[in-house]
Amino acid sequence: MENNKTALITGITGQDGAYLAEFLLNKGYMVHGIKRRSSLLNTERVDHLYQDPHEQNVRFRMHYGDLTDATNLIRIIQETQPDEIYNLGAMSHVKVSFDIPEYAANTDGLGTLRILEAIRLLNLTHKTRVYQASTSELYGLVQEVPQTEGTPFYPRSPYAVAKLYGYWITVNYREAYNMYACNGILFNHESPLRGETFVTRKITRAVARIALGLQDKVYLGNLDAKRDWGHARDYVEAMWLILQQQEPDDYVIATGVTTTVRDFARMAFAEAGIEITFEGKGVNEVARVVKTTNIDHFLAPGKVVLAVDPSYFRPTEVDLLIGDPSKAMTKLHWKPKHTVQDLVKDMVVADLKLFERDRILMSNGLEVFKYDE
Ligand code: NDP
Ligand code: GDR
Repeated sequence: MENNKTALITGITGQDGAYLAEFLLNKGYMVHGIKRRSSLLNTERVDHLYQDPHEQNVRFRMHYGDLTDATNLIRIIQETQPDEIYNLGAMSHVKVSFDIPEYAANTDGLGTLRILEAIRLLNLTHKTRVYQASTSELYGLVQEVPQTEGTPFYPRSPYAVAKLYGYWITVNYREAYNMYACNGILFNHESPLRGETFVTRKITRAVARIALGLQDKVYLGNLDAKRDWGHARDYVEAMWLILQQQEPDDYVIATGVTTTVRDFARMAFAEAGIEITFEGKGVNEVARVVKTTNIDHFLAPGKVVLAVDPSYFRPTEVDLLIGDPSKAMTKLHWKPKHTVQDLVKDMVVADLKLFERDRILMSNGLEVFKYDE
């Protein structure tokens, strides 16, 4: 299928960028992506989409760029003349944003402005539609549940404060310049491509490695935090739908179901055949093995496989997120196809497959990198 639309994706090398690029290519788009220069290759998530630029009719191209570099963004937008821009690029780790707050503000806040302003300077306000990757972190300190498009914001991290600027500057450009610019207020969404230091992937990787005998236990922070976890594959479809409407608008994208970090871990261990039980409180809480089924590696009942490390606690935490996606369901006819249980299964199965490779290497006397997060 081919159509004559061109999309530009910032953050194409990230989790959502990879799924969105694949989704748009399947719809026949010409897809351009912005990647950062790095001393190591950073395109692993999109390598399967690569097309040799020497061939005819190439539908996928990457450009070096950075959201902190306005002139570069202007040039790329001028060259590509996109019908749709998906601004997914961001310093997206909430805990890390406490360590690099100025960088987070520059990339996540001002980066959004740079995209919008480039469109205005290039006289593309009537052509180019913009999707801004806004976030449930805007809600922060709980004001009401479930959270809707009308729930007041109370950001609780430098990341969320930067994203608050991104949210409002998008609304402002829509109102001031009549642009088709929209916010998707997406709740947490995960997948086998999720970054390794977000809690779900950290858990599923550790579970796979523990089940395969490659790791003893995993250390986590706040086990009581509750998140509305969906599947990234479902959420990139919502991004696209948001840009296909008659009128620009902002939408909550969520499942409406919330789960604690503790329960996510319990489900992930169970998926790998390890039943666990939690005991103790606060920083002394641990999870022990009750029994195992269908795993080759011996794990003694009572063995501690999960413990709390307070260094993962955040200076200010977001305790409870649960989204109400009614507006998206009614207006976009969008609904999530995966439950949290489906998500856990998809992630654990993928990580078991990934680390089986390490196990084979080790059993043949080859060394593998020892992960320690
Ligand atoms: P990832 O962290 O997986 O990807 C972030 C992307 O942004 C990467 O491609 C990264 O490049 C790129 N990036 C980082 N800094 C810059 C910069 N200065 N200039 C240009 N690009 C940069 O995030 P996700 O895919 O999970 O999320 C996509 C977007 O959606 C982000 O904006 C995130 O804040 C937001 N969001 C995510 C949610 C989620 O649950 N996943 C929920 C709500 C919002 P590199 O690969 O080189 O690091
Ligand atoms: P979040 O995702 O902050 O919601 O931001 P993350 O997976 O990092 O944390 C979720 C919750 O788990 C708790 N937690 C831990 N988190 C991490 N990373 N590591 C741990 O060891 C750990 N232990 C407990 C956290 O305290 C938190 O409560 C994600 C990002 O994708 C943002 O970019 C996006 O905007 C939001 O989701 C919606």
